[in-house]
Amino acid sequence: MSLELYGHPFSSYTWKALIALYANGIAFDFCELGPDHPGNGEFVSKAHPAGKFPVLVDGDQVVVEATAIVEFLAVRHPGPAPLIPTDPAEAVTARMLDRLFDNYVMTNVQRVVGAYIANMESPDPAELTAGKDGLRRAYAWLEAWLGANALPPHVSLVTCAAAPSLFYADWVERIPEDCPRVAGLRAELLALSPVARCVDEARPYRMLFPLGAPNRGLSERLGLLQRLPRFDYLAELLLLAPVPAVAVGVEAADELGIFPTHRVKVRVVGEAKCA
Ligand SMILES: N[C@@H](CCC(=O)N[C@@H](CS)C(=O)NCC(=O)O)C(=O)O
Repeated sequence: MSLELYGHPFSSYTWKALIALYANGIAFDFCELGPDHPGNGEFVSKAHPAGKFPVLVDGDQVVVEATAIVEFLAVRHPGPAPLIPTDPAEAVTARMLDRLFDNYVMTNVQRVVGAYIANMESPDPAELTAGKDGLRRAYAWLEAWLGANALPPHVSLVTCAAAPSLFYADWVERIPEDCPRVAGLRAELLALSPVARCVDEARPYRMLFPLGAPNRGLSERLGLLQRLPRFDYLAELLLLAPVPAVAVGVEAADELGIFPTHRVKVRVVGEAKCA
């Protein structure tokens, strides 16, 4: 019997499971949550103590919590992706980083997003401040950690946790200039094909992001060149270079709303600059 994954294409924690599934080429049925599929929502609300997703079903076994799903896939459906490092000490590091991305990056993203969902017109400023402060603190910690340590090889549990959390965190609180390693990691993650696939599949749902997803569409390119200094320069480089570009270019591809593996031809309208 094939696996079933209950989730939503725009959900960060669903990505966490999807990245592991895609990276190992595991066949599964995607059971999308939403008004068109009320039965899927009913199943999830019973399967998880708080009704949260993703939920994985493998025959008789139901696995909840994204980290546990990745661990389960590593044990029951191993493939080429080293989801959990075989060295026990490295596995501890992977699990530590997984907790860090969930608890201090994604949780702070959800805190800010939750404030908007609670009151779109007037989100609680204390919640916004706490969430954004927490993100900046997490970025600074990560920047220092990345300066002294190496991540486990992709695609690991860390990849699965880091990619969606940094992807959305940057929408909530831009990764600052003084955290180049964190920004570089986000770009590196977006360059991985299982991650790029999640980004692309989620693209039609961007209007669901309560803060407003960054308007990084191609038609906005000229405006972006003025407004977003760091990545605009990269974007301009991308336009001059064939796509797919290097990892930093993939970040620019995301800015432009271009799926990284697409080849595009764009009229060059400005001078390329590289910071
Ligand atoms: N700790 C859970 C968190 C899952 C989670 O927060 N999922 C979100 C979607 S990204 C969700 O279910 N939101 C709906 C809700 O909280 O009711 C995990 O790791 O799987």
